[in-house]
Amino acid sequence: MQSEAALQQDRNNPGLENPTRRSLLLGSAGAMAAVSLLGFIPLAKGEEPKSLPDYAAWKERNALIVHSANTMETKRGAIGNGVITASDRLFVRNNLPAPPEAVTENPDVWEVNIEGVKNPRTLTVGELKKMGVTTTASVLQCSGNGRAFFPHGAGGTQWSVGAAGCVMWTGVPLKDVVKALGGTVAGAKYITSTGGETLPDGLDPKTVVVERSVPTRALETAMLAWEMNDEPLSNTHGGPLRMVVPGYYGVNNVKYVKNIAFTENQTDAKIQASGYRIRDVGVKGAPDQPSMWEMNVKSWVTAPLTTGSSGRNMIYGVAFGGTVALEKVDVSVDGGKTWKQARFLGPDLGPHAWRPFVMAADLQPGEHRIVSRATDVEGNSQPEGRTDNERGYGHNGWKDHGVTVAIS
Ligand SMILES: Nc1nc2c(c(=O)[nH]1)N[C@H]1C(S)=C(S)[C@@H](COP(=O)(O)O)O[C@H]1N2
Ligand SMILES: [Mo]
Repeated sequence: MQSEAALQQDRNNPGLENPTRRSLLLGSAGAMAAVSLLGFIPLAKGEEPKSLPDYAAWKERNALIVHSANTMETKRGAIGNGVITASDRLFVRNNLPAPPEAVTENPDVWEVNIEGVKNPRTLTVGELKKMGVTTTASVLQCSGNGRAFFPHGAGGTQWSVGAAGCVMWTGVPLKDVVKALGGTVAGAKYITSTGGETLPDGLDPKTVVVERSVPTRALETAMLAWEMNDEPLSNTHGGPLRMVVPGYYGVNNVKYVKNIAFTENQTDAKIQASGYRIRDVGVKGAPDQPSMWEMNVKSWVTAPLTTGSSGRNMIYGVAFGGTVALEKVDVSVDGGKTWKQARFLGPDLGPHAWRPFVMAADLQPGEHRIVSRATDVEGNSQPEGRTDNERGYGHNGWKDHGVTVAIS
C-alpha cells in the first residue's frame, strides 16, 4: 500500500499511472481469467502498459494514462481549457473488444432495429440521416471517474479526473425516429439500447452484453449520433452509430448501437441489473438500488497542478451540471476556507456541455491546496466529502478533487 502522502502526490501528478492499485486489481486470478476470456491480453503483475491498443492507435499517447487495453484516461494536465475535448485526447472505455474497424468504412449500411414503437422497423444509418438531424455538446463521463479517491479501494479502473470530456455530437433526435415509426407503445417506461459487439463464446450473453435502460424522460434529449467533433464517428467511440443521452453517465451512451427497444421493464443484462448500482461498501449490486443515470454537478482544477511561481497565477478548470445548466464555480486557494467566484471561459454550448473556468489569484510562496466547487441553476452544489459506495461511482466531492501546488 502506498502512503497517503504518496497517493496524494500521484493524484496531483498529471503523469500518474498509479501502478499499485492497478496491479492489485489485475493481480487477482479471477480478474485475469475474465479479462482473457473477453479477448484482452492481461498484463503481468506490476507490468506497465506503454502502447495504445490498435483500435485506439490514432490517439495522442502523451495525453493519456493507459490503464489497460480497454481503459485510457486523459491526463489532468492534458484536459486544457477548451470548450470541446479534442478527439485524440478523449478517454476510452470498452467493456468488450470493439467491432472490427471495417464497420465504419461504409457507415450508412449499419442497421439498427427499433422495437416497442407502433411500427417496429430496421433502419440503416443512411435512412436515419434523412429523418432529422441535430448537433449537441454533452459531457461524456464514466460513472467511476474519481474512483481513485475512494480510500476503501473500490474495484475497477482507478480513474482520477480524466474519464471525462466534452464532445460535440451530430445525429438524429431519437424523438424524430419514434415519431416516424408511429410513437411508442403504451406502457413503455424505458429506452433499452444494445451494443453491437460480437460477444465472446462460452459466456452467458446476459453477463457480458452492453445493454442499458434509461427512463423514457431521456427521450427529450436522446439522439442517435453518427458524428463526433465534426468527423464521422470513429470505431473507438462507437461508430457507425451511438446512443447519446446528454447529461447521463457514460455507460448509458451505448456504442455500436444495434437495437433500441421501448420497454416496460429495465433489461436484465448484468450491466443494468447489478452493475452501475450505488450501494454501500461490501453490498452486492441489485436492481432496487439507484442506477447510474443523470450525472451530478462536478468540477475540477486543470492548471496549475504541482508547482508555480509567486504572484499572479491563472487557475483553470472545467465544470458541468449533468442534465442541469451551471450557475457558477467558486475557487479556493486555501483548501476551502475562503472562496471566490471564477469566470466562465469561452462560449456556452448548452446545459449538457461543460464550462471551462478561470480565476486569477495572487499566491504567496508555500503550499496551496486549490479546490473548486460548482453550483447548478437549481442550487445543487458539490459536497465537500464523498459518498462512499462499493464501486466508487459518482464522486463529486470538492475536497478530494483539489490539487496541492508548491509556489516558490
Ligand atoms: N457498446 C458499448 N457501449 C459502451 C461501452 C462498451 O463497452 N460497449 N462502454 C460504456 C462506458 S462504461 C463508457 S464510460 C463509455 C465510454 O465512451 P468512450 O469510450 O467513447 O469514451 O461508453 C459506454 N458505452
Ligand atoms: Mo463507464
